Amino acid sequence: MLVLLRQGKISKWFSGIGQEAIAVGATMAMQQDEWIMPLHRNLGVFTSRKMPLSKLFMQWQGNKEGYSKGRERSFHFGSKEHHICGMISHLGPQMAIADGVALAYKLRDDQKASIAFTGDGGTSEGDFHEALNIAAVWDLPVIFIIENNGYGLSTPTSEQYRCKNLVDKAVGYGIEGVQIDGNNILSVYDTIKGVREYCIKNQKPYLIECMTFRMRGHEEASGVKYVPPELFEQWGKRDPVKNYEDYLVAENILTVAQVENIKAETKSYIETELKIGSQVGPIEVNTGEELNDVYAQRTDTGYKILDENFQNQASHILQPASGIQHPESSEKRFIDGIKDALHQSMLKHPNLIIMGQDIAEYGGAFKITEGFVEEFGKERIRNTPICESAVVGAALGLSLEGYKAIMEMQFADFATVGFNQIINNLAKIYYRWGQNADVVIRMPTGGGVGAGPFHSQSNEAWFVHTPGLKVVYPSTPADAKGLLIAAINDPNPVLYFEHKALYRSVSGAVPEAYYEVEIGKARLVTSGDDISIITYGAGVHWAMDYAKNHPDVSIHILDLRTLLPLDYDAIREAVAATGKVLVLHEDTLIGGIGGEIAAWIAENCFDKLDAPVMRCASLDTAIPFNMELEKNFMAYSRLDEYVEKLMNY
Ligand SMILES: Cc1ncc(C[n+]2csc(CCOP(=O)(O)OP(=O)(O)O)c2C)c(N)n1
Repeated sequence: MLVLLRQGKISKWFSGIGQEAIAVGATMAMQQDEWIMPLHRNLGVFTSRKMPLSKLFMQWQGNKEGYSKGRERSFHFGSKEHHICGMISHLGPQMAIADGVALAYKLRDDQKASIAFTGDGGTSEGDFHEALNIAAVWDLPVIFIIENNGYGLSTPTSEQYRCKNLVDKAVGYGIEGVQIDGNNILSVYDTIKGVREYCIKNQKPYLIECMTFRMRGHEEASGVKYVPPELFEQWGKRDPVKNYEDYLVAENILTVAQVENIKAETKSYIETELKIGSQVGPIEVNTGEELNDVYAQRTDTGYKILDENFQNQASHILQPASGIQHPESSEKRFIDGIKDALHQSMLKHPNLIIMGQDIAEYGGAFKITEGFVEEFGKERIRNTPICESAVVGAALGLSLEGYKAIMEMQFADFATVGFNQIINNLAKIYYRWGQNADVVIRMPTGGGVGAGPFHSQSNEAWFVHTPGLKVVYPSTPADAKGLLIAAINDPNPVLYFEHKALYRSVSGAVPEAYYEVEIGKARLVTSGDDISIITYGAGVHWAMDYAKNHPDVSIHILDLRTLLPLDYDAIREAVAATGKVLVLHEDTLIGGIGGEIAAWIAENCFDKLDAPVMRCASLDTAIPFNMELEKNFMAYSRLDEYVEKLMNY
C-alpha cells in the first residue's frame, strides 16, 4: 500500500504497522458472522475476514467494483456479507452501532457478541462514554477494544486523559475490563476468545485495552517528528509479526524455510490480486445511478394509501391491501393518531423496537407510549439513558441485524446531541456501502407553548438539507397516523416531526384501519383563486384559521406533509391556481425551507407567477419564553401583513 501510495494509485493511507496483532487476533477470535466495527488502522480485520484483495485494491483506488462504488475512501466502507460495518471519519460513532447489533443478538438469544474498536484518542469522545454506558445498562454482549498506541494524531496520551490506564474507565461503567499486550497475537486472540464467551454467557459488555505502538505516522503524509526516536527502537523489538514468527520457529511449529515460503506465497498472492485489482478502467459517471442510490427501495408491497379526499370526506376510508373493507373511523386527537400508528406498527412488526427517554413505565414526556410497556414488554419498549448519540447509533446497529427501530427524541431540540449519527451515519450509509438504516426518529417539535429556546425549536430545515434522510411533518390526526406508519415501513431513515401544540388541540376523523399516507405527497387543503399558501405543520392551521376569518380572500392552501422529498407537482399546481404564492412556516426565515421552495418556484414556475413568491416565517432570533415575545416571534403574527402585501401586489 505504501508503494501504491507513492505511485499516486491510492490516496491517503493509514498504516497499521506495529498494531497488526490486534486487528487480526480480534477478528480470528470472533465468529465469521459476528459484526465488527473497525477503524482506520484495522486492515487486519478486512484481510482476516478474507475479503478478496483484488476487490480491496479496487476499493482503495476508488473503482466502481470496490465495496462502495468509488464513493468512499480509505477504511470508510463496510460489507454486509463480511459483517464489517464501515466507519465514518468521526471514530467514536462506531461503538454505539456495536451496541445495537449486540441488542439484536440479545433479543434473539443468538449466542453472539459484537466487537468495536477505538483508539486511545477516540476514548475522549462522548460517543465512547455513551456507548459503554448503554452497553452496561442494557447488559449487551459487546466487546470494546481500545488500541492504545500512545498517540492520537500527534497528541500523547498524557494530554488525552488523566486516569492511569484507560481500562480503569470500565469500573466507572460497572463493567469488567482488562489491559493486555496488544503486540502479542496469542494474548490478543486468547483474551478475546475468552472475553467473547464471557460476554455471551453473562450477557455483559467488556472493555479491553491493548497496549501497542504505531510505527508509522498517523497517516503517511503526516510524519512522526513528534515521536521520540527511542520509542521506535523499543517498540521495534516488540514487532508483533516478527515476534510471532520467532516464537513459531522457537517452538518448532514452523521452520525458517516455511516462514520464508509463507512470505513468498503471500507476496505472490498480493501481486496477483493487485494485477486483477488494477485492470478496471476509469469510473463512468452515471448521475441517475448516483441519485438512485441515495435511498433504499421498499421491497414489500405496501399498504393502501389514505385517499386524497379522506380529510374532507370522513366516509372515505382506507384498508390494508389484504384486508376486508371496514369503513370505520373515529374522531381522534393528533396525539392519538400517533399513538395508533405506533400501536398498530408494534403489532404488525414483531421486529420493531421503540427506544427513548422515559418512554416505558412513565409513558414518555407526552404520554404517547403510555401502556405500551405492559403490552409489549421492556425488551421492545426501552427506556434509554440520556445518550441521544448512542441511541441513534444503536438504532442503526439494530438495522444491521434486520430490526426496525423508532427513537423518541424527547424534544426535537435534543437532536443536536445525536446530530452526527443522524447526519453522517443514518443518512449516508446506504449511499456509501449499501446498508440501509431502517430507523424512524420521532421529533416532538415547535413552539406556541411558552417553552423557550430549547424546547420549542423548529429544526426541520437542518435535516431537509441532508440527502439520505426523509423528513415528514403531518398536520392532521389522520396524516399523523398514516405518515408514521409509512415512515416505519420505509427502509430509510425518516425524521418524523410532530408538533407539540397540535397534540391535544387538533382532532379529526382517523380511520381505525392500518393504512399509510404516502411519503412525498402533499395535500390540497382548500382550493382558492386569490393567493396560494404553501405550508405544513402548525402553518396549515394558521392558514385555515386565517381563511376562515377572512372570507373575502379566496385562499388556496397546500399542506406539504413531507419536506424531503418535496411534492413538486403539487407545488406547481398550487402556483398555477392563483399565480400568487406565500410560503408560510414556523421555522425562522433565513435558511428555512421556504427559501428552497421559493427558489424552486422562481426557477420552474416563473411564467405562472403574478407576484414575487413571498415567505412568512418566524423572526430570526432564538425562540423566546415569554408568551408575548413568543407570539411576536411566530410567523402567524405577520401573516395578515404578508397576505395583504401579496393581495395588493
Ligand atoms: C470527531 C473527530 N475529531 C477529529 C478527527 C481527526 N482525527 C482523525 S484520527 C485522529 C486521531 C485518533 O487517535 P486515536 O483514537 O488514538 O487513533 P489512532 O489514529 O492513534 O489509531 C484525529 C484527531 C476525527 N476524525 N474525528
